[in-house]
Amino acid sequence: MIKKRYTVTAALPYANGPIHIGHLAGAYVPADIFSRYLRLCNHDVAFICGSDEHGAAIPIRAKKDGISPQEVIDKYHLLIKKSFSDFGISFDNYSRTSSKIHHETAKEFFKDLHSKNVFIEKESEQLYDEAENQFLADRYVEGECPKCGFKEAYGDQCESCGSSLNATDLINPRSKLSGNKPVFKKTKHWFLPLDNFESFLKKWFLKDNKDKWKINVLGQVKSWINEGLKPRAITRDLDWGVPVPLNEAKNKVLYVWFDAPIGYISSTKEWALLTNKDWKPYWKDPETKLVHFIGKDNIVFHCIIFPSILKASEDYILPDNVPANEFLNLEGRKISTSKNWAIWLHEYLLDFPEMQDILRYCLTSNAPENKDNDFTWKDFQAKNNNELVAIFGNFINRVVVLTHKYFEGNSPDKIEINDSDKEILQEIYKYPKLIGELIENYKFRDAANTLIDLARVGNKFLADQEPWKLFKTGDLERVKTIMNISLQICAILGLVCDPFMPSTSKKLKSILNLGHISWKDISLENPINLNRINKAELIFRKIEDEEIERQLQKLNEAK
Ligand code: B3M
Ligand code: ZN
Repeated sequence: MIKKRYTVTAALPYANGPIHIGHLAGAYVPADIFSRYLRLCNHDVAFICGSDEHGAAIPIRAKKDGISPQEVIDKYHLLIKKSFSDFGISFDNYSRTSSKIHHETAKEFFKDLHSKNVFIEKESEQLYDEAENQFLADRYVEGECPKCGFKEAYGDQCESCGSSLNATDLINPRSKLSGNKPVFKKTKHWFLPLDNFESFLKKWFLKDNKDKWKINVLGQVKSWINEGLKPRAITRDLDWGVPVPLNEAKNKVLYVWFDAPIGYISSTKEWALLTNKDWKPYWKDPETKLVHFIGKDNIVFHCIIFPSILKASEDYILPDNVPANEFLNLEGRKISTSKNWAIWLHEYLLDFPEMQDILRYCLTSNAPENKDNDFTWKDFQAKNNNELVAIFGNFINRVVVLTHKYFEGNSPDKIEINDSDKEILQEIYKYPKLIGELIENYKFRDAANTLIDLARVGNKFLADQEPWKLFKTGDLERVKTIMNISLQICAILGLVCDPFMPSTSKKLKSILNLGHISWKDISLENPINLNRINKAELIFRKIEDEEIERQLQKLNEAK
């Protein structure tokens, strides 16, 4: 197998609030499945993330909570980092954009592009809040979307139709700070002339790689490009952010969407420093595959703006893929932080301790991969009880208990293989490849469902073979073969569930006494070596109706 290098990024969450299930389903769980899988195939992976600590989101939150922006980011950076680690998101580095290394990297990018005359400087009329003495852009201003009429569009984007906006495009704008109607005031800014990148984007995105992208991603980018790309301001009149590294730009900072994606690079640099590696091949070697995991509202930034910045910086690679997900709704309604309609990760773990894998599984097998999807507590319960407990857990438990009962925990050898055994062995050893290919093609939903299919195959095999009857009639040789095959199915399950449910895989491997298995190395010709197994342990538990009722009640009380 050829070892490849991958740089995998997941969107940098704003450090202005905790993480909810929508974030997890949109970017972090798929990115983690992908990264864990690649590592199990022995590839070289840098899985990179960090907190996005700039942009209007932070000072607005600070104002609301009556604390300083610094206090906001310190609080949420830690909370978010902990949630990720509690849920087994295996970042190689989790940084933050307030770090020195990030400020320096972002400034270098700006200076480099400025010296290459990539930007244009322009004076223009921008929205200004006279009561607060502040220019308004992005999330500092809200108004009606000129494209779809949505009443609460932000100054940079409409979350309803996904259009990217300039604050001055909004109809009836109002300041998020004072609520006042803004006035126009002249100010100078630096713009990235996206129109100059049109032919590059058309060739790279719409022509050379057009078959690679997910349909939802391609669709958005196409309509953006077809609408005509316009220069986009990459500086702001604010005091929170990375200062623009030019003498003539006092009191100006970089636009958050200019510096945030560069955060992937600075986080990689930080990781390289910590682990004594060279960061450059992860961003500059054309053999490296760069993959950005994001939600659909971030598509334009990762498929148009950041690639244009990378292209203009010359020696950087461009993303190999951007497998953006659509949105996850909750009980039929859009997840909303401000309306408190969400399931927060840290709260979930209080009610379902050590059940992080269950949520990972449910969010994956119901992932909003191609369209918006709905999370319901009932469905969560059904997936847990009917799939994880009744199919997966039940199979493992039966095999482990029977192996102890018949052979005191010793894994029996295969004695004589008949034709139907051959068929089943052929079938089960196809699963790692099957699931691997689905993961490589970003079909995590199908991959998770295929995993359960393998457990189904196991259950059916046991039910058809009925080793308990043969044990009674004294056909011990046949029982050995059946249990050997069943244990091999358990072992394959232990391997292939690892990216989806890492803690479960760990437990299962420890019950089966298995060491490290490399995904690509096992096959019918090179089967898993079975060892003496340990005692059965509960790997999944049933979720009762009352637990679900309580969650529904909690959700309805919070709103
Ligand atoms: N901070 C997250 C969001 O839009 C935004 C992503 C940055 S990725 C470079 O929710
Ligand atoms: Zn809109």
